[in-house]
This record gives sequence, C-alpha cells and structure tokens, in this order.
Amino acid sequence: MCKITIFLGLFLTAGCAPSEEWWRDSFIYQIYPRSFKDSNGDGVGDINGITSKLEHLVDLNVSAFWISPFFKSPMSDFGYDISNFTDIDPIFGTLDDFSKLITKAKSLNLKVILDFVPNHSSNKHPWFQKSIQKIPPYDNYYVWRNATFVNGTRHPPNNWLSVTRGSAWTWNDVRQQYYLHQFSYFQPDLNFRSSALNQEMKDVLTFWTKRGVDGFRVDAIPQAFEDARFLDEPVKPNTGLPPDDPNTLEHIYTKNQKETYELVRSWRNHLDAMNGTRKIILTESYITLDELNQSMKYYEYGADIAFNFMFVTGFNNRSTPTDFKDGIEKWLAHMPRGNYSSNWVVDNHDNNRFSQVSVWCITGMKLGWKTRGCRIMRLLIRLDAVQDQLATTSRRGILREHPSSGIIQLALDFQQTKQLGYESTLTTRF
Ligand SMILES: *[C@@H]1O[C@H](CO)[C@@H](O)[C@H](O)[C@H]1NC(C)=O
Ligand SMILES: *[C@@H]1O[C@H](CO)[C@@H](O)[C@H](O)[C@H]1NC(C)=O
Ligand SMILES: *[C@@H]1O[C@H](CO)[C@@H](O)[C@H](O)[C@H]1NC(C)=O
Ligand SMILES: *[C@@H]1O[C@H](CO)[C@@H](O)[C@H](O)[C@H]1NC(C)=O
Ligand SMILES: *[C@@H]1O[C@H](CO)[C@@H](O)[C@H](O)[C@H]1NC(C)=O
Ligand SMILES: *[C@@H]1O[C@H](CO)[C@@H](O)[C@H](O)[C@H]1NC(C)=O
Ligand SMILES: *[C@@H]1O[C@H](CO)[C@@H](O)[C@H](O)[C@H]1NC(C)=O
Ligand SMILES: *[C@@H]1O[C@H](CO)[C@@H](O)[C@H](O)[C@H]1NC(C)=O
Ligand SMILES: CC(=O)N[C@H]1CO[C@H](CO)[C@@H](O)[C@@H]1O
Ligand SMILES: [Ca+2]
Ligand SMILES: [Ca+2]
Repeated sequence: MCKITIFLGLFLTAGCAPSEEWWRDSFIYQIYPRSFKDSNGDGVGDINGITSKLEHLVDLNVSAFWISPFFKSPMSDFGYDISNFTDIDPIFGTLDDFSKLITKAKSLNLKVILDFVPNHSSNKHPWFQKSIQKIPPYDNYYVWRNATFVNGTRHPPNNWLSVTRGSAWTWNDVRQQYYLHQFSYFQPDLNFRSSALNQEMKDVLTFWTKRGVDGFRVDAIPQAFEDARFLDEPVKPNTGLPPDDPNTLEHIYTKNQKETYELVRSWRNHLDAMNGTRKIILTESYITLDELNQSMKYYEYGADIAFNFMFVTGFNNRSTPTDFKDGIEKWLAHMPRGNYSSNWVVDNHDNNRFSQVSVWCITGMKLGWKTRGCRIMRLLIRLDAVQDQLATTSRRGILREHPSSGIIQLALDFQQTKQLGYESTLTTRF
C-alpha cells in the first residue's frame, strides 16, 4: 500500500515502489509561517514556532513541508515582496533559527522546501533602488521601457495588465521610464534577460541549498519572462469585464514564454550540479483547463511537480459528478509521457482552507488511473487556525471508495464560516 497525501498544501500521488525519489509518493504540507506557531508571544508565527511543532507533521505522516516566504520583506504582500532573497525577516527569526529548523527536520526525516519567488522583488529591494539610479549592472535587473506619447500625453508602453488589475506598468519619475510589474506596483518584475540578474537568482538557490533545503516551490513561474517585442496583447471579445481586468487579455506575451521553460531547465541543471540528493522543483502556475499543456510542459523542463490546482480552482458546489470525473481524467490525460508523478493540490494560501479530505484511489478501478501508477491515495487536511485575508470559507471533502461496489465517491462541503446557516454538501459518484 502506498499513500499520497497532502495538506494545507499539496500532495502527490504515485506508484508504490519505495524510492530515493521520495516526492513521488508523499505528502507535502504547506506551512504559512505567519499563522503556524508563534514562539515569542508577539502574535506572529515564526521559525522557532515551526521548529517546536515539527513532531506534529511526523504524526501526520508528512514527508516534507514547504514554507511560504519568511525572507526579508516590507510585507506588503505578506512576504511575496522580497527585499533580500538570502536573509530572513526579523519578524520570523534569524538564519541561526533556520539552521536549527533544518537540523531538527533532518533528525525527524522531514524534507524542507522553500518558496522561491523569482518573478519580482519588492520595490524596497536595494537592487530596485539602484536600478532606478541606473547603476550597472542593476540598471538592467528590472524591465524598464520608455513611455509612449499620444498627442503629448504620456502612456504606458503597451496594454499589458497586472494580475492585480490595471496597467502592468508604473511610471518612475527619477528614471523617467515605466517599470513592469505583473503583480502589484510594489513588486517590480525582475529581468531574466540580464545575465547578472540570472546568475544572482541562481546564487539564491545555491545559498539555501547549502543551508540544507531539499527543494524549491517556484512562485508565479508563468510570468517569469515576457516577450521582448513588448507588443499589445489581444483583447478577448465580449468578456463583459471592465477594461482593467487582466482576464480581458489573451496573455500570449506575458505568460509561459519559451524562455521561461528554458529558465526552469537552467535551474534544474544548476541544482543537479550541486552535490547531494536531488533538490526538487515545484512550479506554481494557475491555468485554465484549456492551458493544461502549458503547465504540464514544466515537467519536461525539469520540474518534479507542476502544481495541479484542479481541486482548488476546478470545482465548486455546482460541479456535477461528471465534472469531477472529467476534470481528473483530463489532468491525467494531459500528463506528458515519461516517468512523471501526478500531484493534487488541495489548498494553498491564495485560497480558502480545506479542512479534511480523504482520497483513496484503488488499483484496477475503471477510471484507468492504474496506468498512471496511482494505487492508493490518502489525503488528510487539517484546518489550521488561519489568519490571512483570504480565509473566509473552509471546505471539507471526502473522496472514498464505496465498500461494496468499488465506486469512488467524493463529498465536499463548502462552508461559509462567517455566515451562519450556510452549508452545502455535494456528493458525487463515479
Ligand atoms: C501514519 O502512518 C502510520 C503507519 O502507516 C499509521 O498507523 C497512521 O495511522 C498514519 N497516521 C495518519 C494520521 O495517517
Ligand atoms: C542580504 O542580507 C545579507 C545579510 O544581512 C547581506 O549580507 C546581503 O548583502 C544582503 N543582500 C543584498 C542584495 O542586499
Ligand atoms: C528612451 O528615451 C530616452 C530619452 O528620451 C532616449 O534617449 C532613448 O533612446 C529611448 N530608448 C528607447 C529604447 O527608445
Ligand atoms: C490626437 O489629436 C488629434 C487632433 O486634435 C485628434 O484628431 C485625435 O483624435 C487625437 N488622438 C487621440 C488618441 O486622442
Ligand atoms: C562536489 O563534490 C566533488 C567531490 O567531492 C567536489 O570536487 C566538487 O567541488 C563538489 N561540487 C560542488 C558544487 O560542491
Ligand atoms: C495537449 O497535449 C495533448 C497530449 O499531451 C495533445 O494531444 C494535444 O494536442 C495538446 N493540445 C494543444 C492545444 O496543444
Ligand atoms: C520511474 O521512477 C520510479 C521511482 O523513482 C523508478 O522506480 C522507476 O524505475 C522509474 N521508471 C523508469 C522507466 O525510469
Ligand atoms: C454555491 O456557492 C455560491 C458561491 O459561494 C453560493 O452563492 C451559492 O449559494 C452556493 N449554492 C448552493 C446550492 O449552495
Ligand atoms: C499561490 C501563490 O503563491 N500565489 C502567489 C503568486 O504570486 C503573487 C505575487 O508574488 C503572490 O501574491 C501570490 O500569493
Ligand atoms: Ca513571533
Ligand atoms: Ca516577469
């Protein structure tokens, strides 16, 4: 029997062969440091807090945990706006605290995965400040473009929109140019076309690898590169959305560019060149079902896990049994040929918390999962005490085999925790 599990994070499924390749058959728990455990009573979770509770992860049979960013940051985006990629924010602790965490994790046979946020830094990062001043090589560390002028009025270089709405460009008065930000204006995009920046980010991987981490979860990978021609993206017809909504555009120039896949391969090679056990790469890309191939392609470029958000974004309380069956099958059908492991993310910090899910996937079942090596999946989610802006609802789900018929059942509860009296249960059979 082999199990797969997830947690507040993601979980992987796989074949049963015990293997050095632990991630193929394991259960990864996401720790959101801010809400996990506060060790010094200042009201914010911290690294020593994590260290003090690692036994809980062992109890849960977790193989690895991924820690959301604890790096130095102005915290305008709860740590996804990093002002020093190789230092720890004092609110979370110190590098010494981190070393103790690693030591204890190793003693408990737990793998440690860090968040790697390559797309952008904080606008408070010294690199950005130097880039504004055009100090080499930092002048080229970010994506700067001249304004366009229409009848004497300054406009951004093109129509690209940020994930957080509005133009993806912000004017800087000092440098007299626009900088690109696919997320908020305080998260300027790093320019991977700069070889110095490219090396700098590899050095970040080296820094943490030497401190004992087992892999990296790569944040927002699709946005790493942009097309160098900076052409307008096509407007989708008839979306009915406001014009500053990013979903009005076809992101053919700002997402999943061919250079981005090459970048992942370069990180794979970089990590492989270091001695020791394989360091895994998990790529985060939110995609629509139509874009599955774009996400799957990261497997072929060195990702061990290309996040599958099907359970997070693909279903809701109106999904039918057929939707679930079709969705799951579709994901499996799109996996590239080769020795890759599927994965099923049940939750993350951008979404509401699952509280409990159990999944069994049985050999020989009619869905044909067996051919993908999936024998048994088991998944447990514990509801953390959470404190973040998105945790307004919790969901519970159970996917189980009916004892006599072998039919797989999935039950999900969508509960609006802040609105009493709201609850719906969906039970599906397939
Ligand atoms: C962890 O694994 C052990 C041994 O397989 C099992 O007895 C135990 O029930 C598991 N715990 C959980 C929380 O799944
Ligand atoms: C990051 O912080 C470390 C430790 O304080 C410091 O040595 C290093 O120069 C900083 N990096 C940058 C790019 O500022
Ligand atoms: C940007 O504008 C500056 C100042 O007007 C000009 O010197 C420079 O050539 C322009 N760069 C490009 C790429 O057009
Ligand atoms: C620019 O000015 C001309 C002449 O006033 C006008 O016909 C044209 O519509 C203006 N273009 C834009 C984009 O506002
Ligand atoms: C890997 O180990 C070999 C032999 O111990 C050593 O020569 C080499 O420098 C190491 N490489 C790295 C990147 O640490
Ligand atoms: C997606 O990949 C599948 C096989 O993996 C292939 O059959 C299909 O043509 C691809 N679709 C697109 C739109 O590229
Ligand atoms: C696939 O990976 C598994 C787990 O590491 C390994 O046992 C198996 O031999 C691999 N199969 C092939 C065909 O490489
Ligand atoms: C489904 O969820 C939506 C949005 O959360 C909610 O408005 C709606 O009432 C729910 N429907 C049912 C049948 O529970
Ligand atoms: C799932 C996830 O980590 N999403 C992150 C994507 O990147 C933006 C900007 O860094 C973050 O705000 C999200 O949390
Ligand atoms: Ca604290
Ligand atoms: Ca980018």
